[in-house]
Amino acid sequence: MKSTPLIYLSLLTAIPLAHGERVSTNYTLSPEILDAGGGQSSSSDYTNDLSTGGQATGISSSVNYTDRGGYTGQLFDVVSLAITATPSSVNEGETTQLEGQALLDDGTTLDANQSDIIWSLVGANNPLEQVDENGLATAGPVYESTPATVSGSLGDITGELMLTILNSNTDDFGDYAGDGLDDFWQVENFGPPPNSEAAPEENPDNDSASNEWEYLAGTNPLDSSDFFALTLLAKTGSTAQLALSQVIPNRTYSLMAGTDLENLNDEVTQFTVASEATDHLVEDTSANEAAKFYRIEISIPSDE
Ligand SMILES: [Ca+2]
Ligand SMILES: [Ca+2]
Ligand SMILES: [Ca+2]
Ligand SMILES: [Ca+2]
Repeated sequence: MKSTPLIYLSLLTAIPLAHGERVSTNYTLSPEILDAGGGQSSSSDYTNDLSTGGQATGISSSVNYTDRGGYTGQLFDVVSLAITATPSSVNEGETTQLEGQALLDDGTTLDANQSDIIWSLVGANNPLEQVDENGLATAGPVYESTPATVSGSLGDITGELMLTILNSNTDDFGDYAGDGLDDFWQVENFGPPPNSEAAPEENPDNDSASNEWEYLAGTNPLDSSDFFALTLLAKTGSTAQLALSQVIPNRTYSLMAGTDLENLNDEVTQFTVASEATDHLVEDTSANEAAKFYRIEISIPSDE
């Protein structure tokens, strides 16, 4: 212990000689101060604060790293918790893995002990069903692609993440599931389930069309003046001209005909349309019979 003051005094006497600039092709160190108060050296990428008075107590840093001298270990505080999900978008009914990473006050990150994170769902009607203690989140059914927010807490620090639940099944939402009607169409017209008036066979607007038929035809199930109609406009020679009151994309229209009202199974024409239209015209060029009946079939292509 007695040798320490002697070394200290020796350094003080060397101060005038220690000032100056060191230069190489790639590095400049200027000024170099070796007094007890410390000094700073730097290059374009690096800064070093130091002292010769015992332990180094300055802060050294580069773009990606900070080192605090003067401590037997690196000390830090957690300032935020960054949450990630893999995958970040998840199909309804499937799972995604959540993880938390602590951001420290010196700008570095630290992989948190995942078992220390407390997970919870944010907001009412969250489309996520649950997050288990291992951060595995399970998506519930949705009627359209829907954002969901989760939070993770590590001590007093909480982080949040918004992810997307993808609507991969159009007929799986609550009491509207499995009835053949698109759940989005049912929610749009009848609100969230349950609502008995949204059932396919119901006709709440008391027009001539059930909900199922209004869905297929693209008409309003809550407006009695809006329903699908097939009208014979004219017959000239053997050509009959008919009008469909409304046509929409993503439907297949089949015009069927026959002379027996109970047996209208001769296909006159089949078509699809690229955009919605009213009063869409079709022709039957084989209308030779004295009397002929028509009906229209509307179906959804199997890949819809
Ligand atoms: Ca769905
Ligand atoms: Ca449905
Ligand atoms: Ca109706
Ligand atoms: Ca209607």
